[in-house]
Order: sequence, then C-alpha cells, then structure tokens
Amino acid sequence: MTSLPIESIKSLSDQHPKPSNIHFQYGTAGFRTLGSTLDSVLFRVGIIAALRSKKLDGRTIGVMVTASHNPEPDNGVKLVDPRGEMLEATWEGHSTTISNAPTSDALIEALENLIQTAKIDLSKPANVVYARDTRPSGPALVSALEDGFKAMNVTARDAGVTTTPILHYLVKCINTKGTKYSYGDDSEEGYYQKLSTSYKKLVAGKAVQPPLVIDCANGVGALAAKQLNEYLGDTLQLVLENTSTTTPGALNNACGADYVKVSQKLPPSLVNVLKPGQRACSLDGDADRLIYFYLDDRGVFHMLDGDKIAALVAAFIVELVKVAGLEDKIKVGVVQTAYANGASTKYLQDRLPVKCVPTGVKHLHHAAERYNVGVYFEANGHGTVLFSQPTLDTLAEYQPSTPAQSRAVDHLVSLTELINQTVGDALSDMLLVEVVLAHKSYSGEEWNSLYVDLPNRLAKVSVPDRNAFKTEDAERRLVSPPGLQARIDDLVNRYQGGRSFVRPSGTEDVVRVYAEASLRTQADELAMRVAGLVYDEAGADPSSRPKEFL
Ligand code: 16G
Ligand code: MG
Repeated sequence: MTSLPIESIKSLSDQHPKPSNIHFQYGTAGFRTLGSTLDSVLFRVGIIAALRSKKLDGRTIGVMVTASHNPEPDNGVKLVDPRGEMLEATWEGHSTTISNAPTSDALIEALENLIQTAKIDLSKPANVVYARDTRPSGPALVSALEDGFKAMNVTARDAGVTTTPILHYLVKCINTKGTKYSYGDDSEEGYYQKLSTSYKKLVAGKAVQPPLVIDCANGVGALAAKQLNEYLGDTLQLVLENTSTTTPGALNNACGADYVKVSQKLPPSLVNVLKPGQRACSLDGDADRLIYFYLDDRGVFHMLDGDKIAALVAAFIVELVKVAGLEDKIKVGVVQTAYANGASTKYLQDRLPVKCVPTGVKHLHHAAERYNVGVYFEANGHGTVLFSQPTLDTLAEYQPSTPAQSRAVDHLVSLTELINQTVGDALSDMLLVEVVLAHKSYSGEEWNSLYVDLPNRLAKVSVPDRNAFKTEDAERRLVSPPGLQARIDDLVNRYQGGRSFVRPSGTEDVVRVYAEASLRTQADELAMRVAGLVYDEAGADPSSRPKEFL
C-alpha cells in the first residue's frame, strides 16, 4: 500500500456510520461509554491501530475491547503500544479527532491529515493483536474492529476472550520474540506457565497458605483464574467465586474490586462463603485491579487496597535487595496518586522515596520507570512493580558471596518474572501478595497492621461541564473554577487530620471528591460538604445533589 485505500475504507465506513449526536473522547482508559454507541469507534480504531503499526515499522499494536469495572452495558476500547504500554499521548488526540469525523469523507480527510502530520510510511506492514472481555456487546464490536483491519489490510491476530493484562503481555512477547529481551512465549499458556513457575520457585520450602477466596466480578478474570489454578496445582488453593460470565447483568454487579473499594463492604455474595480470618480478594471486570480483604474474629470487614499492597510489596523488595547486598546499586521508589491514603503515604515516606502523580496508569507507569525498581499502585488496586533494564542486568551479573545473598538474588530474579512488567495485573499481583504473605507468615490481620488507614470517602457530582474543573499539583489542588480551592481549604482546616481534593473524572461526565479525616463521621461529613461546594459552584444536575453516601 502506498496510498490510503480510500474506496475500501469508504464503503466499509458507510456500514459503520458515526452517530451524529455523540462526541467521543479517547480518555484515560481509551474510549469508554455505552457499548451500543461504539460501532463506528471500533471500526475506526481498527484503522488507527493499522496506522500506528505502520508508523512503528510494522511492530505489533494491541487492541483491547473492555470497559473494565464499569457496568455491563458499557464497553470501550484502548490501544496498546509495542512494549505492552499505554498508547503514546499524542495519538490519544489523533484518535479522538478521527473518531469524531462526521462522515466517511471527513474520516478520509482526518486520516490523510494524520498520515501527513505523523509522517506515516503506508508501505510498511500493519500488525495487530486484539482481544475482548466477556461483555455481551463484545462480539459485535470486535466485528466492527475487524472491518477496520480489513479496510487497511492488517495482519491481525485474534487473542479471543482474555484479560487486559494478558493482552498487554502478548503484545510485549510478540514484539520481543527472538531478541535478547524476549519477554516470554506469546500465548496464554506461556503467561500461565511464566507466572506459575516463578511463583513455585518463590514459595518453595514455605508452608502452603490456607485457601484464598477470589471474587472474580463475574468477568473474564474468572476464566483466567480457573486456568491459572490448574498451573498452580497444590502450591496455592484458590476458591473461585462470582464466576458467572454468561449470566446477563452479573458483571461487576455488587461484586468486584471497584464495588469493594468504593463501598468498603464485603460483596453480598461472599457473606456465607468467607470465614473469619480467611484471606479474600476481588478482581475487576478485566482483571487489572486487585483489592484484598478479610473478616476479623468479630466478623468486621477490613479492606487491604492498592496502598496496602504497595506497602507490603515495597518493604519486601527493599528487604531482599538489602539481604542480597545490592543496597548501593538498586534503589527502590514508590509512585502513588492523590487518592493514596494519607497514612500509607506517611508510612512509605518514612522508608522510601515516594512520588505523587495524576490519576491514570500511564502517569504512574512513566514515573515508576525512573526508579531502579519502581513500585506503583493506585488506591483502587491497579498497579505493578517495574524493574529497569540496568537493574535486570545487575541482577544477572551479580556474584553473591554468601548462600543468603544468593537466595535473595534468586528471589529477586523470580519476582521480575512473576510481576507483569507491562501493566497492573490482578492475577500476577495476587501471586505477588501471596508470596510476601508466605515469606512473612502474615495473616491478613498482620498485613493490615502495617499502618492504620485514615477513614476516607469518595463521592461524585454530575456537572454540566467537567472541563470547567482544572487541577494542578498532581490533582491535589484546583486552579479553576477560581476561588473554589480556597473554600475547600477553609472547610478542610476545620477537620482534624482533614484532607480533600476535587478532580474531573477522566472516564465519566462527573467531578470526583475525595476526603479523609481522623474519624469516620468527619471524613463522611467533609466529603459531603466539599461535594456540596462543587454542586453549588457548577450548577449541577439536581439529582446529583449530595445527600448521603453508599
Ligand atoms: C481508568 C484508569 C485508572 C484510573 C481510573 C480513574 C487506566 C488503564 N485506567 O480506569 O488508572 O484510576 O481511570 O477514573 O489508565 P476517573 O478518571 O473516572 O476517576
Ligand atoms: Mg480494569
């Protein structure tokens, strides 16, 4: 191909017309909205993926069709760059422009513009790998995507129904195949094999932990966890719950990581399953978020969120580095967002460098890449640990001088295999947590006692225009609307241990409010009062007037 196949694009595009009344936006997690409105977007994403691959000399691009923790009628799509990472930011804008071209002719014009601005050589090949989660709208959307591939003559590989992190893994494996940076076998089996083998190495000689209950959110994580269970054999017993992937309406409904994190409650479906003291965790709808929890002896629910996972994991890695005798060569750092519980930030800052960045995986990922070992987690349970290439080289070349050093280095190397280096991965993170708990002989309760969470509350306010809200300082302060931050500060000062911030959502037409304080009632009250300020400022939808919380 030396020029755009205009006729083929036009005739297929006419079969996937853009709805006239909708403005699409490639946001923090790609395009995401009601699945029934996304047909034209998927067709166009097929074309964009082809152009992105051509731009990168035919390297394989990933496309994931999912709406994660959102309700079942929603769907979405995001692009994955060749190293298994989120799409480069400038292409988010290109994608938004192309998705909003009103007609097939306007689409051709927008594509021609992109080809010119990005200097794309159309004679290069186009390679894509794609997958979807279990949503009912998935198959039709994938077929629109495939029409986009057809229009551009893409060599496309269908990875079927799988988790978001597995798709990211596949992209990285395909692009590193046969090189010295080979990331693994480019198949689901390769993924399970890699995770289970490193897990077994890490827990060899440790007592097998009591069974772990997994709330699979009735999503694709159920299918993956079932497979992983087989590879793990009796080294870890998994009890899979909420595995109804074909029951209409079940996905993420009163279950899953987002439900647990936001409502700070046990999913009702686990009430008669979870025994006091037993460890449990929830995945989200595409299995890239993980939240742990347990009931204490009195049946009281305790949540171990992304911040608690970061604290547990960072401390473990720091200790291994020290025992290995690599303290001077390998520096560990942590990346969080404004949502991190104040108590977790304090706990980590007393021990390690900690950086705060805006919400969204790409911000955390990039900041974590600047450390030798970068631990990043969002409080919502999305996160991973990145090992830089020089660190991998250090580990490979190091000559330990004692058996203890040698064991610690082996463990660090196994961790680099166990932990998904492309993106947060609930199943990989779960095994990581289980490794640390096994090494420390920690129960959920002991893990939870690393620090005590400050009571906190999340709220959201529907506003006519979320873009009127602009932030600075990693989203911790508002610069617009003018004057609102001063009023928030005024309120916050009246609460002991008070902290609150307001930011526009990147995925929904709402403004989010976070508040924490020393006492539960105070955190709730502060959140409600700040939400009230936002509401009054924005002339928001009366139905979203804050009254009470979940
Ligand atoms: C997306 C982000 C997640 C972030 C969330 C915030 C990715 C892959 N996912 O799910 O990291 O926490 O959005 O949503 O980047 P919000 O902007 O609606 O609060
Ligand atoms: Mg997700």
